[in-house]
Amino acid sequence: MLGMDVDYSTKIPNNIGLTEDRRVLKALEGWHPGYIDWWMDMGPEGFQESLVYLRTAVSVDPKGWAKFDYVKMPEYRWGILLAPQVEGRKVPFGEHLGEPAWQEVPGEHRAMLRRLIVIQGDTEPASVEQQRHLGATAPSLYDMRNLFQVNVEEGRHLWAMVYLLHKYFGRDGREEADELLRRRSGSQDHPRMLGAFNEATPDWLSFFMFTFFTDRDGKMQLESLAQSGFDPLSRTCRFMLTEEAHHMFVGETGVGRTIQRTCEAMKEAGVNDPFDVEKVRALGVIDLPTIQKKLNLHYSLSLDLFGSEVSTNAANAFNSGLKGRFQETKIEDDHQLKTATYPVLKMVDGKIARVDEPALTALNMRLRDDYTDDCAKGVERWNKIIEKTGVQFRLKLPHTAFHRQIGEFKNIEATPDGELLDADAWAKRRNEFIPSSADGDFIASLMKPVWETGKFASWIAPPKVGIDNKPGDFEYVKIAA
Ligand code: BYC
Ligand code: FE
Ligand code: FE
Repeated sequence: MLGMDVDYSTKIPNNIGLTEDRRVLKALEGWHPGYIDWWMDMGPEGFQESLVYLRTAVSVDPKGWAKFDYVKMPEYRWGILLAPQVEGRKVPFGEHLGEPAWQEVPGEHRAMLRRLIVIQGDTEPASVEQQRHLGATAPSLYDMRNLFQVNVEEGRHLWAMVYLLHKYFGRDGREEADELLRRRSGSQDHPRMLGAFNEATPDWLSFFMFTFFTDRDGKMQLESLAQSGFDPLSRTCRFMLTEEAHHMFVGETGVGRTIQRTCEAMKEAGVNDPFDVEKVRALGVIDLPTIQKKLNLHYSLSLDLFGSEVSTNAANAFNSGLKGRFQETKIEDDHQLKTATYPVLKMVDGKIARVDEPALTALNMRLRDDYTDDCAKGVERWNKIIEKTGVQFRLKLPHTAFHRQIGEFKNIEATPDGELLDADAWAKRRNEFIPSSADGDFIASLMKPVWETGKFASWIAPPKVGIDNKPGDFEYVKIAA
């Protein structure tokens, strides 16, 4: 089908006929050197010369789009890839419901659309910056390769948003595209836009939790933007989602393998009590209570990414046809939410209560609920791993009021079970709920690089299958001396 295959003859690979669009091609070629500078400064530290066994998209056809080969990351062919245009697509929700999907920016909604694209774009390089130190402590070449695959794809996601800014927004789009290369994760005076993207990713367990929980926010947001009446945004998000699936695979299996190794080591050593942290740690694995604390931290940081439960921004983005609900077209209702309500958790008279709000302003809450369901399924898969080993322990998602910086619960403190605490009690018990600096030090002590083919660090089990069906001893990264 037309537009399925990617043209690699151009400097910027694409499936959108960029060669015929001289203006945009020139604009992107102008942006390219700044991107490479950013990648060299802020991309994976110490491995830019190494050969990495990476997947590159050769077609946007879901069946045959991947090609694997050794690549130096700065030479990765980042490109502009859109899912094929759907003939006769209509705006699927909001005030413009049923109108033909827009191929150009609707003038009245321009500012809001630009804001959504910029926020989406900002998270992509932020995550690369957060993860740039991790190569040095990779638990195996397999994991190192997965990290770098995620990193180059997040780089491509930045390209995807920058393309939209250059093609559809003129001068202010170009300025925003430049700003995306200037902000820095964690910077005091020029931080990334959203909270979780300014946090550190200090170790590999955090990386796996991040790709499970935070990339999954990415999935939910991309799903909502894939519904957009602005067709180019919809198409680019649809392709990004196919890449996102791998990021969440890395997170889920990474945590799963960590759990597996912990439980196996406990069984081998005859340690039955998962709460006997000292004994478990002495085995060179991460105890399950600490894994639960990491989970608590990353889940709560990711919940903040959905914005306030009740939000006029969200209502406006929906009304204007720019950002829909998760699986909007599969929902059976008016797709305008004129009279519907939705239950929202709020603080009422000092207690947590469920209150019906207009569904239109509760869209962030709804998307967050869909996210929570998705997360809960993954946590159950982790619990199955624990169960199979016979260790008596269950992981669970903390209450949504726990450890929040955004929305209804930002001014209160609660335990992971949703029991309210005053500030003093929180300060005393905080280390029970999220990793303490001692927990961090312990995890850091395990983060010893393992770069021999087919070998894995003490704290993590090998994967069930290799990438691209490669054997266990495959050299996924040829590290340059
Ligand atoms: N941190 O009405 P409100 C991904 C601001 S992840 C800081 O509550 P709204 C990825 C907000 O900007 C997906 N500030 O929220 C994952 C607003 O400020 P202004 C990224 C925050 O707008 C891993 C004010 O608070 N994509 O792709 O309804 C690796 C009130 O806003 C935060 C998107 O997020 C926060 N957490 O919803 C790589 C999609 N939350 O404007 C990549 C686009 C809120 O009053 N973004 N604020 O100054 C959106 O749809 C919405 O902007 C949000 C916020 C869902 C983020
Ligand atoms: Fe991304
Ligand atoms: Fe991602």
